Amino acid sequence: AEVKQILDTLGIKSVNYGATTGGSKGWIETKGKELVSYSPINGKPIASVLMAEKKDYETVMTKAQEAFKTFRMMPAPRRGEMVREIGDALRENKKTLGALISLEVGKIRAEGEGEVQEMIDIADFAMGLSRRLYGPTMHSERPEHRMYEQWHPLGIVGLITAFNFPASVWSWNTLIASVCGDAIVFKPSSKVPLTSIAIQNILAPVVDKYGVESIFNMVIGTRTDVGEPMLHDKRIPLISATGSTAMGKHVGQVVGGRLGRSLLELGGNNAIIITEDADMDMAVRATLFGAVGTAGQRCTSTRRIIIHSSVKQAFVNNLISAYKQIKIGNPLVNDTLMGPLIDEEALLAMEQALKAVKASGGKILYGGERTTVNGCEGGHYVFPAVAEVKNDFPIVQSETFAPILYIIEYNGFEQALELHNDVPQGLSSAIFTTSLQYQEIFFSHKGSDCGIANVNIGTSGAEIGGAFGGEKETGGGRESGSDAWRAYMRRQTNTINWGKELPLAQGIEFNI
Ligand code: UN1
Repeated sequence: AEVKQILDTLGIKSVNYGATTGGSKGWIETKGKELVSYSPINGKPIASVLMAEKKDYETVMTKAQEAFKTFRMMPAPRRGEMVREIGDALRENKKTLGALISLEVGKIRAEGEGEVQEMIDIADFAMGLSRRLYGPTMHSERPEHRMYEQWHPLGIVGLITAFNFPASVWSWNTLIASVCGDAIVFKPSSKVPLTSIAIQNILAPVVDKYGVESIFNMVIGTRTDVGEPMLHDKRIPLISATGSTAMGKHVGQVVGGRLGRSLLELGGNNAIIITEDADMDMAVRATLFGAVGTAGQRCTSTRRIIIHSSVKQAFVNNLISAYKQIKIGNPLVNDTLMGPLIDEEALLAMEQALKAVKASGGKILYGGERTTVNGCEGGHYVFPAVAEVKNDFPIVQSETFAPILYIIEYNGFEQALELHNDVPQGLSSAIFTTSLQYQEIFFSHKGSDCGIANVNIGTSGAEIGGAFGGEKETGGGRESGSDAWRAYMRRQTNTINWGKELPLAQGIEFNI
């Protein structure tokens, strides 16, 4: 009964169209293959989508290109006001949209709502930003000259997102890009199309009110019909993509091949260093949220614990007794802490990874078995796993999008840092310590090589105010807060001569 109410409230029908240019009249009557969204909670279909075909993508792109020409002329603070109203619409729908995310992604209710809260936070941030799209002024080396820098809207932003944060990652990109004056063409993950449809429905009244048709576009379709055409499309100056490193390499190469820009948020292999003097209770709690939250399916999930040998055993014992108390089940039930994995494929990948751990000589200390939940027999439930490994095992070097936590021991702090950075990815990192020196070394030039580094906080659960993203194979992109907005604009350097002479830069004389 709750499911029906969620779907009705958010305007999800049993069969939905797969493309819209935004607003109440933007839906395109797509006729592509039917894409069914199954709930990972019980494996049952929630609703389906008639996918967009190549011609629908073309329709959206043509309209977006035209709409951008008008939208770029709307004053940025007005665009900010519009985004504030989007934030209000999200506030009104927080519980329902949060529940739909739980239903479609399988994350617990608190995390589904947390994701909507991220959207609301970014709406507030973007509104303020709309009056702060600053460029500096420079003192010219030439007399009676002035120089300054200004930031212009970029054009159409192509947005490709993953299944695990279908709402907040949409908002990081879309709400920032829209105050920057861009049009957005959004392709959600085919695993979670309904959340994206619901977001479009929530936005629709604001889109209508501001007359911004063809700015907030969405196209649900296959890789061949939509994904690849987007990457190759010269009308899209920026592709922002979230997903695996393999996907990101492809995106980077194709978009780079046409000298477009790409903003990549790829895999993480996030570690917590736990020193001999750490507060163990806090370290256990942070590890639990980092490794088991969202069933280990965040790009910021804690994958490795690098722990001083003198405290390893005590930590592992405490952690495993905590793991035994985790309530695994239907994420819509209130005391559940861990829901299902997204699909069967994810379970298989987890099992493969645990096999690889054993093959390399590692030891499974806890979990990894499938489990069933009463009333949710078709769901993809598993006990989160803890394994003792060496950092250089091939499987430990790669990201498995599942709740597997690797325990790696160290003896000296320099060794801990080496192990920490010795992976191809560089997204998030943390240290639990009470030592000022360890903390500062971890934050120093020779410390963590990640885009995010925390002390006495886990690796996941970042606030929107900071720049989010990472180095190395994580792709180098930054989204969300700080000055990440610059990626969605183009910079122009302007020099004005207000004098009667024509002096040249570098003192060059060029006279007849
Ligand atoms: C992601 O997994 O793609 O820091 C994003 C976090 C969340 C966002 C994760 N705020 O864990």
